[in-house]
Amino acid sequence: MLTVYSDDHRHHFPKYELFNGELVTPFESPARVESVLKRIRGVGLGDVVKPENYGTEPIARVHAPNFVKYLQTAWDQWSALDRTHDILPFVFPVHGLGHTEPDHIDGKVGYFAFDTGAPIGPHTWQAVQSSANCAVAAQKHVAAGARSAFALCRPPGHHAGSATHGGYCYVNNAAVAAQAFLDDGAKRVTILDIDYHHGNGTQEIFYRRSDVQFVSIHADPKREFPYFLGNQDERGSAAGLGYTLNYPLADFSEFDVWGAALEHGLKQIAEYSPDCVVVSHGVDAFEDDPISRFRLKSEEFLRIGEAIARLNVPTLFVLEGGYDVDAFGVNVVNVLQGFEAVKP
Ligand code: Q9C
Ligand code: ZN
Repeated sequence: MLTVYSDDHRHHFPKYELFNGELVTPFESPARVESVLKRIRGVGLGDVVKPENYGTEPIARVHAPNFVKYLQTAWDQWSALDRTHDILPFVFPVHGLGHTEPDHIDGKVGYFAFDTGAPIGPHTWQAVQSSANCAVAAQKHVAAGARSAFALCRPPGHHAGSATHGGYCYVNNAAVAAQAFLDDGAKRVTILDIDYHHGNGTQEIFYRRSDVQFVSIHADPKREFPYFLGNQDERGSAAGLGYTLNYPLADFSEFDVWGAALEHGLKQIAEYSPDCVVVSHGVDAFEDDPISRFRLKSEEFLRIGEAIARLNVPTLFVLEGGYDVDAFGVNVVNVLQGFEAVKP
């Protein structure tokens, strides 16, 4: 399987995140990617290539123009005020307390961020653009006829909505790729989100549409980040009614329960009959993940890849979360190897 990867992520390394009321080094770190590259090389998964730069055009297909502009220019506005720390919001327009974009950078920061978990540094935009480039380049490879490809994206994307960033995410790489498939001629695309957290951004982007089916298995948002979306009764609206499918699971769920949700979801996907599948590929459901409460074992990620392969649909894997750096590479690549072990 081909991997698309850019070194540019290395320049994005925020200093702090809020964790249990404390400022700590973010769990989402450059070292995660090194763990995956090492495993890809170790098992000989396939070539690792650099993406070309597709610019903002494919990004602007799923994100609002003012949001894209904000991500591109926020650091310039911030640093023009002689500030050197990462950009973090201190006020949010929640519960109807406003809905217009302010002029001052301090207002814009909270207007576009839904949490404090996605700070912006001097090179964050470069990393974000390159991460999206990886998704698009891998998408082009599948659109051109490959059975699968892996976009080794960092930062991740599935929490980013049409005009919001948060949860380590800035641009929704999986959504960009799904839209690119449609723009290249696909009629129906499924996004299967296996990350431990609900893909609230992806759900928001496609909620009213029937050309992208969104299927997500995740920790119950009543008890886990991102808290406000991902319940079972959210099924889409307008033309999109029935095309969002959420499987919120209880704390400490193991593979018996998780795998049953996957089997159910895969049946719904087969019924939808997509032209291609984009997997929001996070492995934070792993038993030793430091910020998660599911109990999947490393070898069970092989089973996940096998089950996805049995759909027999061209598949693009887009990297999302997973924070046990030591096991991360093995878990991520296990899904890919499981997929490749099932012959069409
Ligand atoms: N106790 C992804 O997996 N963590 N994002 C808050 C506070 C936010 C995860 C932790 C987790 C975001 C892509
Ligand atoms: Zn996650």
